[in-house]
Amino acid sequence: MTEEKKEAKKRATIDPAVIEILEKAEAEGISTAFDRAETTKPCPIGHEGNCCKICFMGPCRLTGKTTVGVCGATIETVAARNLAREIASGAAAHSDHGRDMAHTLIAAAEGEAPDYKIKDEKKLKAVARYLEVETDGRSKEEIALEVGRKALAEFGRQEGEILYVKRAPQKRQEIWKKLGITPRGIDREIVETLHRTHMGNDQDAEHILDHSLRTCLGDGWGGSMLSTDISDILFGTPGPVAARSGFGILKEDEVNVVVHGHEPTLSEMIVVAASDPELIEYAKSKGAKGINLMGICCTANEILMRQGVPVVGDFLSQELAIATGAIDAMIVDIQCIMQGIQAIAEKYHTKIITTSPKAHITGAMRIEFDEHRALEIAKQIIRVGIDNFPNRDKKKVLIPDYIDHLVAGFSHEYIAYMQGGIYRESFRPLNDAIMQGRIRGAAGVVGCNNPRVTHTDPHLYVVKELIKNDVLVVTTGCNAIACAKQGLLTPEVMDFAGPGLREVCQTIGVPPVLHMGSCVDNSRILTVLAQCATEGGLGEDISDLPVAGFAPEWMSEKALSIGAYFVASGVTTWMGVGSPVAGSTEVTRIITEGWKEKVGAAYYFEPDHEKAVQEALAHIDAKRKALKLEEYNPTRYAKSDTYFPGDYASDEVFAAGSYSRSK
Ligand code: MSK
Repeated sequence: MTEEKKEAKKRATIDPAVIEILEKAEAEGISTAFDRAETTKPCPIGHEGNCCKICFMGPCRLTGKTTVGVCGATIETVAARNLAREIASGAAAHSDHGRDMAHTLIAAAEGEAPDYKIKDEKKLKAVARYLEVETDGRSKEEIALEVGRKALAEFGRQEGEILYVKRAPQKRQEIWKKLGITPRGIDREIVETLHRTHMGNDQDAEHILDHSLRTCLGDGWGGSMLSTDISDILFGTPGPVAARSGFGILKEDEVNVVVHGHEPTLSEMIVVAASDPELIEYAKSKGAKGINLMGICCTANEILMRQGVPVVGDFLSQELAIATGAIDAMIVDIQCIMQGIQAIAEKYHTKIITTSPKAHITGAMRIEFDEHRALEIAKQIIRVGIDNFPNRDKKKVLIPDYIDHLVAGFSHEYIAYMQGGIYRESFRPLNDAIMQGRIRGAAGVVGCNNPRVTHTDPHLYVVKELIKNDVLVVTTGCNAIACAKQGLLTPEVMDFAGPGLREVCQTIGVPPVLHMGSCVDNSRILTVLAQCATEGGLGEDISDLPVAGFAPEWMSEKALSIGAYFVASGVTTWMGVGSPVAGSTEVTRIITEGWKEKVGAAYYFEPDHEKAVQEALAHIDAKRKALKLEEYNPTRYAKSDTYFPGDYASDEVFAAGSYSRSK
């Protein structure tokens, strides 16, 4: 590889393991998303939201002298419709995931899915209360059955309000009611977005986007929240687990099986199957020393949070994992699965196995998942991986030797528990620390990777800057994986947090970056925010809190829905990469100033992540001021030379991101 190409690879990512695989892929003539992002430039018109293709008089590209489409639609209408549809698609994806969880709960309660049990009865009863299900004198199966049915009814509800909106602070509920954006039913709002944005319907940009607020709230406080809750009921509410991440967890002498996608139903069974003694013996009969299970994307986050299963990588690592030549089977379910994995798998021996009736990939093996025979199917899938192990070509294998350690598993239940124990759990200590200025504020940093920016760089920059400035970070999705792979989910990183944040985290015994789960688990962040707002001392509503949202490397429509429901819930949010509505100054105004007036928070798209952090810190300080809290003073709790017990790592090590790495 030429020096120029090597430099280009270095610009593509800051992850040294990813650079190694990109160089290997290049040498073997394999194209990845990183390469395709170079050769396939984004359409400049669609990129900014100015291309309308909702009818066949077009597509109308509103550029240059063309300012209206054939039907007369303006740039504002077109950009608003495009964004509304993207948000609705993201909301649909999360919510359909939630619907499937409800089906599994019902099947488990009826005894038709014998491999699933009600693992967390306490959570079941908590959810039952929200869904107005009677619990006294009933078996857990009876409660679960009604909870499952009530949850399903929330998707198809036509009138009134979804039941979970009452989990939001009273003031927030009133804002939604006044604006007429309280979701009536999860599916209903998504369908109405599609109807409103069909040719010839809603043509007022602001009115279209008002409905987007309603639609995304049905995701955050509906489909996603139900998904998280039901997963906890079936598989257990997470608590801290130690685990590992990075390509180095692949093993040369074991059957390497990767789960990828989003749903925990199958992957939880794969975890059981991978430790089945009979299958381990079978693997040995094929010359392997064992079965090595790991994950990618949010399926990884699901089984990491509950089982401590290691993570190979994030969204942009899916093709690269196959290019190591060491993956015997990659099992995929739904969402964020690149079609490109099949083409790369064909260059090696890897079997791609699709399992969802909703997501086929041409050329891939299909083993359809059926929750009624879950473990049997999981074992069948593991057997495919084992049978494929002898086909691995050792000459083609390269496993970058990077492993990072991490702690994950911070459900909102655990965060409340860690601040007071079983009898005194609350958010009081966190609120007090914010009020005193020990903690300046908090931020949710979430979302995907996008090869249009240097992989992992914006994620890490944002998280590191925030904790350095005494802002507590909660993370989910691929940001959490980026943090994991760079050691930001370890207690050691405390050495680099601002002094006030550091002291609070050291006293409680948690890292300053808390991994809260998968994409649907952003709903856990909403619950934390609601609890902080109702705890007292920080106003009465989420929009009063000194908090911010970030998705520094977003790419999916789901991320747009998440960002929008953060905003609709009162959290000003900065999305990185670029704006999908950059072509319309009016739509940009509506979602920033306009939404700030309506829901108390703005939706910013800011590709400059350094600027975004500065803006967010100023925003946090402004919120502190509005609450009449003491001005944040970075030296109040420690000077730069203050000795903290256990302080041993250097700033260079922090910058290199290598404090938890074994190589
Ligand atoms: S997996 S939606 S790339 S976070 Fe949830 Fe990662 Fe974004 Fe998919």
